[in-house]
Amino acid sequence: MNDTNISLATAFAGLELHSCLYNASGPWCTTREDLDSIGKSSSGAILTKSCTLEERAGNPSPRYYENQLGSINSMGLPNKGYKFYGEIAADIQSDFDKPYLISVSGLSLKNNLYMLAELNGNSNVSAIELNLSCPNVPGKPQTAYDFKQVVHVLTEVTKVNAKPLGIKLPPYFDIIHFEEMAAIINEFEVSFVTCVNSIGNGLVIDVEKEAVVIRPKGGFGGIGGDYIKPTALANVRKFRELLRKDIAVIACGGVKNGVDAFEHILCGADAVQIGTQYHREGTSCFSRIAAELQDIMKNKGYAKLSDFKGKLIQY
Ligand code: RRO
Repeated sequence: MNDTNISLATAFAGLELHSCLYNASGPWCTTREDLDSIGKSSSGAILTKSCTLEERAGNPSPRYYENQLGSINSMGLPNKGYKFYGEIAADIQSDFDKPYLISVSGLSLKNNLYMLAELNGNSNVSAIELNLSCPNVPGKPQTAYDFKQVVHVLTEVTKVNAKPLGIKLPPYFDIIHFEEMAAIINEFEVSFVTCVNSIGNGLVIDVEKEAVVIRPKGGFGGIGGDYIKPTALANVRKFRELLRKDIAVIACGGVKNGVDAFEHILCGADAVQIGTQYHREGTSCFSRIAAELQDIMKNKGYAKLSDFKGKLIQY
């Protein structure tokens, strides 16, 4: 049960969340019904599926698969188009007392600039999470692995954007890459980063069938769930260490219970998104994981996130 003496409240990018747990952009956040369900749940915020200029059907199915260890997806950005997510913002804000964030993932910089300019005129959009790390659109590289391009994108984006802006990053695997990326982000008006998107272009195999498990790209897709937790923790930890203190770090990757959320916060996360487990379990995951996290905090004598946030001990 929720323990009201133990607060999971957090604030970042000028937004106040009653709970630090909310949905990752991806599973069940595409339609109005999906977003309403998140609104009615214990989720601390409502984040949309990454959107493009025009509505997209995405890649051919099967395009999502999961086993006990995690998920592989090659959805290919199915979404209802940025206009839809802007148009429902006023209703979402009046129906639910929590921030409404739109994830934007244009197929070109020009498209991103256009969508950002439009969404900036909408006072009911609380913040924007700019996705620079989609691994699944055939022929389109993950922008955030091209540092020169990131500088160009952030230079142009921050000219048109005045809203709280976050960037969804892919996982990095080399210390020099953490350092280079953090140094770039530190030069711009960025309010938060979300670490991490799925590990791009993994491969899961069905041994019985001797076949891949998803259709697009020869079976290659983004990996989520337990498989990626250590990588996600490392990215949260390293970016927290390297980024300006006013830039929040939002964790995403391998969170299916209270222990996982606790670990991310210990690494310095200001909030924690839930992707694969939300896909499995639906919106009940937000209250279940909140209760588990509060239990852990209670046993350790913590009353609020700042009692342990970023306080990971190293030897
Ligand atoms: O839609 C997708 O295929 C997708 C996206 Br936009 C993303 O950012 N990450 C992911 O794993 N899948």
